[in-house]
Amino acid sequence: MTDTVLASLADGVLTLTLNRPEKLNAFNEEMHLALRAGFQRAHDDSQVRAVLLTGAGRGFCAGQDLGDRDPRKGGPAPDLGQTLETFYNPTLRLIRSLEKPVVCAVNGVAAGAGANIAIACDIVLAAKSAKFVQAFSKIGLIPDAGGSFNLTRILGEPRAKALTLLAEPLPAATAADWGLIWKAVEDEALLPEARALAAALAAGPTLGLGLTKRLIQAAATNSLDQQLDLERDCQREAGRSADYAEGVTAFLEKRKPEFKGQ
Ligand code: T3D
Repeated sequence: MTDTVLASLADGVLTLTLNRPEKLNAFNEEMHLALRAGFQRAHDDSQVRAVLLTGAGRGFCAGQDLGDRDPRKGGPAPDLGQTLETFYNPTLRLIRSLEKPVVCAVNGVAAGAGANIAIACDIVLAAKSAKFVQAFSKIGLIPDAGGSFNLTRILGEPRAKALTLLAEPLPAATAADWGLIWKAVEDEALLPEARALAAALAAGPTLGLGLTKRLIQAAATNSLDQQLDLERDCQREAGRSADYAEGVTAFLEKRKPEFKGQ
C-alpha cells in the first residue's frame, strides 16, 4: 500500500508530503491518521526543529474525500461533528500547539479543509498557479479546520464572508496581497524556497521561535495586559536558553551563531 503521507527528516526539517495525488490529496481516514502521526512526531522528537508540509502531484489538498461521504451508498448520515472531533481538530491543534515553525508549501489547489490546514501553518508559501477554495458552501457545509477563526482573524469579516459564502477560488497572488499567506512564488521556485526557509528555521533558536509562535497566536484573544504578562514570562524563559547565550556571544564575537535548539 502507498503511504498516504510521506515523512522524511533531514537537517532538522521534517518534511510531510500529502500523497494521494490522484485525488488531489483529499483526506481519507488513513491520511488523517498519518498526518496526525507526523505532527505528533514533530512534537515528540527533539531532532525535529521545523516542519515542511506540502502535497504530491498537481494539488495541495482537496479537503475531505467526498467519495467516503457518498450518500448514494446508503446507511445513516455520518455525524460530521464527530468526524471533525476525531480527525480534523486534533491535527489542527497539533499544528497550532507545536512550538516549532511549520512551513507550508502550497503546490496547487487547496480546497475545503485543505485550504484551512494550509493557512493554519506558520509560514505559507504558494505556487503562483495555486488557488485557495473555501469549497464548503458548494456542498452545503460550513468552513471547518479552523477556517472560520483564521480567515476572519486574518482577513476580517467582509473578505472572510465573501470567500466562504461564494466559494470562489482565491489565486495565490491575491492571497499574498491580502496577507492570508506569506508569499506567492513562481511554481518552480516553490519547493527550493520552502526548503531553504524550513532549513533556516530549523537552524534557528528553536525555543525562542516556539515561544514567539505562542505569543503571536495568543495575541488574537489576549488583552494587552495579558499579552504583556505573557511576553514577560516568555522572555524570561528565552533569556535562560543556551541559544540566547550563543546568540549574544556570537554577536559580540562578530560571527554567525550556532544554535542548538536549546
Ligand atoms: O466530511 C467530513 O468529515 C467533514 C469535513 C469536511 C472538510 C472538507 O474539506 S469539506 C470540502 C470537501 N472538498 C471539496 O468540496 C472540494 C471538491 N473538489 C473540487 O471542488 C475540485 O476538485 C477542486 C477545486 C479541488 C479542483 O478542481 P480541478 O478542476 O482542478 O480538479 P478536478 O477535476 O475537479 O479533480 C481531479 C480529481 O480529483 C477528480 O477525480 P477524477 O475525475 O480524475 O477521477 C476529482 O473527483 C478528484 N477530487 C477532487 N477533490 C476531491 C476529489 N475526490 C474526492 N474528494 C475530493 N474532495
